[in-house]
Amino acid sequence: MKTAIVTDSTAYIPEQLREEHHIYMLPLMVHLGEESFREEIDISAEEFYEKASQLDVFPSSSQPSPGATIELFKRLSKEYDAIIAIYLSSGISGAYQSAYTLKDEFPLCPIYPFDSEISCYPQARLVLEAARLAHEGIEPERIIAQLTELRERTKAYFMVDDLTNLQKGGRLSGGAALVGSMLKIKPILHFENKEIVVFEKIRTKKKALQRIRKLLAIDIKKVDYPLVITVIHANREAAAKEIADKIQHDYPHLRVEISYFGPVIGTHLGEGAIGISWTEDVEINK
Ligand code: MYR
Repeated sequence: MKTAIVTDSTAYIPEQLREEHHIYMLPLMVHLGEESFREEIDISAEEFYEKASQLDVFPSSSQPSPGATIELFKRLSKEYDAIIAIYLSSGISGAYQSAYTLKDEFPLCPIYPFDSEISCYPQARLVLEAARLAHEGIEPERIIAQLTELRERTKAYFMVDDLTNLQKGGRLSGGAALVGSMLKIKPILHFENKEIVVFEKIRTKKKALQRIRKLLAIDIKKVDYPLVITVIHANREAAAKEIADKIQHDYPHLRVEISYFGPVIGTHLGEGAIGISWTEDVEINK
């Protein structure tokens, strides 16, 4: 059984890793004024934050072009028996829904769209696990079942410098009601039922970070499997490294990684956002 693994660009899986694991990527678009770019292809995260800081209009984003999706699925349907396509949460983007409408278009190669219910590196962890299982020749239904379990074990908390981008982009559940000074608070955000909601209202970034590390500590004690932890940043590599080093120091037996919020996610979170995610480290004993 040959199953192709597809994901969208917001998993921010580095190209080399994608190539190594035969992962196909569909880019979302970022729009800066008059210019549009396929993220991870036409524009890097660094270039995006640089350009965005010089513009006085808010950037915006859009899901992968339907043409590119159909073209990729068509090509893969000739080489593979099935396609698993893992997308960012359907509560924040129409990408999953668009793929869903194509799922029966290729009768000889069924498409299994999978809603990660998250985005960024926690999504990448699901994708990498799917690629590992596909490489072992596991049936797509079993891969989907494993991903569903891993998704349950995935947590992510994040915070932004200010909530304006999230509110303007309409990606914060209940965000329309926020006004003025409220937008400057530093709440901890997370996903609930596929949407972004405020987890706790905290006034400073330092305190929010402490609280997220406390939540991590609680989970490390609670679960009976090893975790892999990722610190994710929007153009704040040094800060992310400092946080990752502290976590690694506290938990030398766990894997701690660093990833980034690329152009599309940066459009909605704004520069300076920081997140910490954790999930079962399924690779540790493989
Ligand atoms: C689109 O235009 O279809 C993409 C919309 C993306 C919205 C992104 C909202 C922020 C997501 C934060 C993810 C944090 C994961 C740790």
